[in-house]
Amino acid sequence: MGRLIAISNRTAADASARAGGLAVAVWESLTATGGIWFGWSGNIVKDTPAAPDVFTDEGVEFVVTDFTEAEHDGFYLQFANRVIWPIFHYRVDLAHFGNTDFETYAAVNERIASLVVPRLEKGDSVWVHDYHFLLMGDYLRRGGWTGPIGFFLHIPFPSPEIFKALPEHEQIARAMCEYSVLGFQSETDRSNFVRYLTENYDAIDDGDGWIGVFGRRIRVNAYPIGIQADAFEKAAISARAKTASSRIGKFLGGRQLVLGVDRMDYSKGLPQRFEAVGKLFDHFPATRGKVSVTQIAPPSRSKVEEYRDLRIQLDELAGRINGDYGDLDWIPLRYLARSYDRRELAGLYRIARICLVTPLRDGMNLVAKEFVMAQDPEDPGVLILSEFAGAAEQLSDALIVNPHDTYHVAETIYRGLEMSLEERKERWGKLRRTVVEQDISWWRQKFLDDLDADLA
Ligand code: GDG
Repeated sequence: MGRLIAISNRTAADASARAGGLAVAVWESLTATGGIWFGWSGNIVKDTPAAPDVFTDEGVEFVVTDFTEAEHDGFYLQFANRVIWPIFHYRVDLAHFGNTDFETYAAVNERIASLVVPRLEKGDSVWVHDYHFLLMGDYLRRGGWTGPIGFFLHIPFPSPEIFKALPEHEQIARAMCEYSVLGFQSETDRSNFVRYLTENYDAIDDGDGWIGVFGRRIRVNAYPIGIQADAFEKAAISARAKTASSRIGKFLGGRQLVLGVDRMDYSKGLPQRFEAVGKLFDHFPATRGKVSVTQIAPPSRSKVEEYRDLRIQLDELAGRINGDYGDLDWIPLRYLARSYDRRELAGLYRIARICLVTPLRDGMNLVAKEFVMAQDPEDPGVLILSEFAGAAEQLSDALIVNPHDTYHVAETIYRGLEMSLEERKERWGKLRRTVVEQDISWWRQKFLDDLDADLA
């Protein structure tokens, strides 16, 4: 394979950003094959951005550009995060349709494409990431690039009925069909996209991953993203992890830990999760005083208003539950609106009896996979997983729940608390096998193999 050219809103130009899923996968690919990573510098300037910042780190070239205030607002805060994000997570009610935001979104896609095209060489493969750059393929083609372009969507793709709420749905779908390979997290997302194309544009699904539409043939597949399984397993027994386990151990005082870890976002189903915890204490009195629920919820920077509303809801729910059930020496439910080092998180996962991963919609959900890798093989915890997370397609040995059915979630928490060591080990063993086999390198290779096939 020739050089890889990656495009994503955030890059891993800052080495500390190379710890998470996407950044690791892209970074590993770029260091292996050589290549360039295009994206946003993270800086905002008043008007016209200067020429992009170009530098090389460990053989990887970075080309990053500042955004103007208008671009940051219209492209990033508005269209990407207040139109596409809610709609793709099935929350049409939360979408804010501005008059000019789509134009700004398109203009930023076009501007970044114009930085990419002159730097492309024959034999390169381009890999575009996520919902910020749905139109990128189209602009690269208009700029004259005829080589392979892959696109991977990290968030869900909604059912056609929901997607059509987006006024620009046709323009976006046509642009997406300019990619050579279109990757989704799950079969559900893939089939939503294909159904949209067949119902509206007479697309032909060849059934082998190829779609014929708009006079072109494109490869459309599910490529469920994985984690760096071995590294996470090690992180869970690091000194930093052990310190975190023992710190929370003091707080628990022998009680069982039920843990949640999510960016504070409405897609993660936190109010419903808190309601389920309330029902646990309401209906399963044996758990009172015996279980502590801790939710780690670092704030999202991109959705300020929604975040404020969510906080109010969570404060109210936690206040009621703790008021009703708390005691001098017991806080039933607490949430910590801050972030922790990933080794500390690994330590928390390891001592949790239950991890609650109950998003209302999620492309994949990496927390579920990290929890699995962090477990003690001799005493593994139980994963409770939403059927609406992409991860549920792979992790069917978790306890699968509908996050809206809060009584059932409460019952399932109780079931997890009561589960025999034998059943916990059996379920965990199967989950672990999947997470190890379908890790981040497997995902990258599966995608890049398909992209390479387009070169042949
Ligand atoms: C998008 C899609 C898809 C969380 N709190 C802390 C922290 N985290 C880390 C977790 C995990 C990551 O953030 C969250 O990943 P998720 O997959 O759960 O969710 P999104 O951020 O919404 O990611 C999602 C993903 O892209 C990849 O394609 O799975 O569906 O929405 O790794 O551990 N990390 C640290 N401190 C925290 O407090 N260090």
